[in-house]
Amino acid sequence: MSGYQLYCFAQSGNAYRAALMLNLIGADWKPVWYDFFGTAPQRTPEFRDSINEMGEAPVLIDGARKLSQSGVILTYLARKSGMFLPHGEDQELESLRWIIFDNQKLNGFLGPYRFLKNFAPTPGDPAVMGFMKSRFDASLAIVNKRLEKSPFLVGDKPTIADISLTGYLFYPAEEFGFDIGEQHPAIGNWKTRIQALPGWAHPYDIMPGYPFGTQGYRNKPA
Ligand SMILES: N[C@@H](CCC(=O)N[C@@H](CS)C(=O)NCC(=O)O)C(=O)O
Repeated sequence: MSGYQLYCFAQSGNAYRAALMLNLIGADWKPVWYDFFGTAPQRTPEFRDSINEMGEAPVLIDGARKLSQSGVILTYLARKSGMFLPHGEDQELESLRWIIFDNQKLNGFLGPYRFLKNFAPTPGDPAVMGFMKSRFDASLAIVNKRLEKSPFLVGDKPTIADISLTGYLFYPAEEFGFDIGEQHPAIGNWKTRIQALPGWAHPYDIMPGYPFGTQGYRNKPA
């Protein structure tokens, strides 16, 4: 049996953070796919009682321990592996500051925007889409400015703040209608640095669910 199990699906940038971290630390892990867009088990009382009361992906299973919230999962895996840890109180607080900002203001808007544009049964209302785009455009500019000053969010080395930021940033440009790295060059350069880390993989290659509606992988047999 594999060491870790991760409840995830290919379209989830929130789950990608955890899947990528598992790959980057060289962990022994297996995805547990669930039909988020179809039968939606996350809405059932059974899922909420036994897997995650918040009804969300990702969920990391490590023996008897079940963890949700990607920021918590990243913290746990960093402490266990000793990798991507921020060092000292200042870095820890700084890392947490960017993780919360990203969860709320950047990937927190990119995810629902992409969902409404690509996967929702009814396309998003243009006013809602416009509002969300204005919010994440402003946040992308803030992160871009930060990354003009340092190679990673918290200094010279990648930390869990960077892994958290990956969320939706590696999904295809067509799914957003614009190229994040082209519009924000410091983010584009940061993406190149992240892609160079040993163990980096694209979300559609490490989480099942590609193409949409299947349990496959993009470049790997299911
Ligand atoms: N802040 C959470 C967000 C998790 C999240 O919203 N996951 C989505 C899938 S991408 C979900 O499960 N949504 C179900 C729902 O909101 O009902 C994290 O980083 O783990």
